[in-house]
This record gives sequence, C-alpha cells and structure tokens, in this order.
Amino acid sequence: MMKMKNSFYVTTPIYYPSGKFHIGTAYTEVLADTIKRYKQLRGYDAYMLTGLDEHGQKIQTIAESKGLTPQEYVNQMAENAKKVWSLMDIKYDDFIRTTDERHEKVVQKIVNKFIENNDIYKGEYEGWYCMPCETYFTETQLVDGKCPDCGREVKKMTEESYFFNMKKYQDRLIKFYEENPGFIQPEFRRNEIFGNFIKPGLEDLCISRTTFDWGIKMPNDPKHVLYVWVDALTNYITALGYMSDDDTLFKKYWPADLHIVGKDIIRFHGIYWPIFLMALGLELPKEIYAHGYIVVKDGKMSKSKGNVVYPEMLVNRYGLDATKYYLLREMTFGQDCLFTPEAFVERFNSDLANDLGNLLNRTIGMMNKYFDGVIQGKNDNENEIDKALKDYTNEQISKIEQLFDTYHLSNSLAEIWAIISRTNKYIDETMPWILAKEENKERLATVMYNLAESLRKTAILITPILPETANKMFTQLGITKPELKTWESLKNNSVEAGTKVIDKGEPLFVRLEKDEEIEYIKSNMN
Ligand code: ME8
Repeated sequence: MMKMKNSFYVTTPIYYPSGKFHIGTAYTEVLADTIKRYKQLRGYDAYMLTGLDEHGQKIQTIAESKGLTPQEYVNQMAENAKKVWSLMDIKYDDFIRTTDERHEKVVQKIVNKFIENNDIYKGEYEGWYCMPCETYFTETQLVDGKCPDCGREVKKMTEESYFFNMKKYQDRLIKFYEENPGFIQPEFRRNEIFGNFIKPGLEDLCISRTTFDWGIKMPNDPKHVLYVWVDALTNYITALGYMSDDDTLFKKYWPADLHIVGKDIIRFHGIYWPIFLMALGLELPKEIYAHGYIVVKDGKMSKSKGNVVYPEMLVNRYGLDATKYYLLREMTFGQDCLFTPEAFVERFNSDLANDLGNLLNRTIGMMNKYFDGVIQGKNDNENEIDKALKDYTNEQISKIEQLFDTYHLSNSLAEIWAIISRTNKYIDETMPWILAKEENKERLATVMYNLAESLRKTAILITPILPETANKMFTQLGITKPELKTWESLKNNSVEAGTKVIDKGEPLFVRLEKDEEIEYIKSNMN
C-alpha cells in the first residue's frame, strides 16, 4: 500500500518532561494543531503526533531528587502534559512516550538493522564531564569553562561508546538537499545547515553511554544505553507501527508531510534523521519547519529568573482563542518573538475586541434594528462599493489559502484581519444609518447582506485557528447549515435570505482594562 494522496502527517518534537511546559512548547503544539485543523478543513485525512522524550540522565536525576523512580516521575509528567494539551484543545491523534513498550522494542530492532548494515562501530567518546550533574558537555557548550547547568568544574573524560557512521551517507545527503531545496523551512535555516554543517563534512554521531542506565539498552551490548537521538527521532515512525505487527498507520501516513520543530533541534532533524531513514531504506519526510523562539524582555524564559509564562495562566484568564491568537499572530515565520504583557493586552483589545468583536456586534445590532434580525435577499444591483468589497475579499482568500498552505500562519491572520478592516470600511462607505433615515430599504438590505457574507467568510477563515470564536460567529449570524461553513463555500455558497440572526449579540471579546491586566500578567510570570 502506498501512502494515500489525501493523507497528511504532522508531528511535533517529543519534549523532555523536565518541568512544566511554558508558552514556547505550547506554541509548537498550537501550530501543529492548527495546521492539522486546516488540512482537515481542506479535506485531508490529517494525523497529528506528539509525545514525550522520557529517557536520559537529566530525567533520572530529577526523579531521584523527588524521591521517585524515573518511571514514576515520567508517568506523572505524561499525565500533566496531557492535561495542558487538553486545556488547549490540542487534537493530537497519538501521544508517544519513549518508555512505551511499542517504542522500545522497535528502537532495538532499528539498532539491530543499523548493526547489520555496518552503520555502527565502537569507539571512544571524549567530552567535558560534570560529576554532580553526571553529564557530558562539548567544549562549546561550556560557560566560562564550567558546567552550563550548575556552574561547577568539569573534567575531560573518555568512555567507550558506539558511533553511527554519518560520513558514509554524506554524499547522498548532499544530493538530497540539492534536489529538494524546500526540505527545510525557512530557507535561511536550510542554507545554514547545508552550508555550515553538511557541506564542510559530517562528524560521526555518538549514540550510546555507559554512565547512566535510564534508557533503551543497546541490543548487542546491554551495558550501553542509547543516548538521545536514535531513541528520540525514531518516535515518528515507531508511533505509526513501523516494524511492528500492525503497520497500517505507517503505510498510510509515512513519509511525514511536516515535522514541526523549534530552531534548537533543526540540525538533528535536518541531518541525523534523514540519514537514519536512508540507513533504514525509508522515504524522507517532505518538509521540516523550524520555528523561532519565544523570548521575554530579559532573554530566555527560565525558572531561575522567574520570568516564565505558562499557558494555563493565559488560557484561564483570557480564554483559549485569545491565547492562540496572540501566539500565532506574534510569531512570524521562522523568527523569534518577544512576549510582552503590553503586546498581549494590546492585541486582545485592538484586534479581537475592537476590530473583530465590534464588527460582528455592530452588524448584528443593525440587522435587528432595521430588519428584526432577518437577513433579506440582495434587493439591489451590486454597485461599485459592493464590488470593491467582494473583489478585495476574493483576492484576500486566495492569498490566505496560499499562506496557510505554506504554514505562514501569522501572515494569514494579518490578511484575515485586513478583510475585517475592509469590512469595517465598507460600513463607513455605505453609511447604513443614512440609508435607514432615507428609508432606502432595498439598498439597506443589500448592505446588510454583504456584511453578513463577509462575516461568514471571516468565520470560515479563522476556523482552523480560533474554532471557538468561529462557532460563536456562526451562531450569532444564525448560520447552521454545515455546507455554509466549509472552505469550498468561500467560493460557491452564500448566506441565505431569511436567515435569522441572534436577537442580542454577546461580545466575542470583552475589552480588557489595560493597566490592570498588564500588571496581572507580569505578576504571574514566575
Ligand atoms: O529538544 N519558544 O526537547 P525539549 C518556542 N526531546 N518553542 C520552544 C521554546 C521557546 N522558548 N522552548 C522550547 C527536545 N520550545 C528533544 C526533542 S524530538 C525527536 C526530541 C519547543 O523539551 C520547540 O519546539 O527541549 C523546541 O524545539 C522544543 O520545545 C524542545 O523541547
């Protein structure tokens, strides 16, 4: 069986369960979830995978410090992760944990295959070792020659390790990059990886350790445990049942259409992952997208600085859609984004409460006032002003579609909001209150109709991003038929005459008291 044409497989990184997730991790989830929802709306059979990377020295140490076994600790963390993703309505299809038996068993089979292929050899690993943290660092990871985690002295040490022979695949990887220029997005990241890391020559990768035991054992030499990347990256295929008794999902969804990662791990995904797949004789993913980092005023979010923004705080106070709107709107393609409480409140008030919320509210108000809430048919010939709105909206829709297709979600939101502004301008141009005074009911009905239609289209366009808000809009507009909510209906259908809007519209977003809320967010960053 070949991967089905209309299937779409999107993945997130599997995160280390080393603490509570902040809005950076939440952003990755929201992005993947939104892309999945968009693909579904476009008729794809979309499948989203997320999960946790549960092995390693660091997890073992944290667990011990809490008086738990590593397994007990990661079990708790997996529950916590699922709770946050549920609060954020993340519609993942599977949650893989590297401690799952289905993963561990297949990883060992994969390593055996590497061994049979002569891809792995035994060598010596040399690095800077921090005794208290029991962790190796490379020269460049050290901070002033000391441990980057605890600041204490490090010692140069060597230990026996297994290595993956990356050099063997170098030429094939170069060829692949040359033939698939869009493989890594954005392009500047692709150029960075290709130019700075692949072209100058690959280093073989150390894949095992003997200094700790919380990991998957090397099948040929159980005093070694696999160290990080073979264990972690393969989650994308073990979760689909690769090399297991039931590989239906693997056949249906592999190769992945999109791996979403942060910029910190694009190198591993852009180099090691394709090479592991080549070694297994599997197809490579179609695209890997590296997004930027969310940072705060004093740099990286960190518990020790007490400047971490947690998604629960924002969602519980401002709602899920407002939180998602901020994250997706502020994070432009591939770039870092500075989180500030000021910008959060500003976006909420100006874009959500004012531009979108007021447009809907004003329109519903006028419809009730002038036509007892019933949308009339178009009773007037289309004039220049109507045509300008319609043409503009149609052009915007094509633009937005293309932006969604290339995962430029911030830009697509900006273009959706341009439709909203244009529709607000349409009200100023047509001046319905004057038409009402003149008792020009025919013209007034047409204007109301065009407003309803513009709002319907806006609701469809925001459906993958702000589904709750989209639904509220449909409800207030009295649009119930599913065929008027589909992406196709952006082109073909329109609101029906006789549709009854809600009597009194509830505001979609209630304006925030600026200073108070800025203070609230600041005092809840910790
Ligand atoms: O690297 N802004 O796990 P991890 C945006 N287990 N995104 C952020 C972020 C920030 N400030 N901080 C973290 C690992 N992220 C490995 C991955 S995958 C096979 C193995 C997100 O817990 C972003 O997606 O360090 C980043 O790539 C990921 O969390 C790193 O998570």
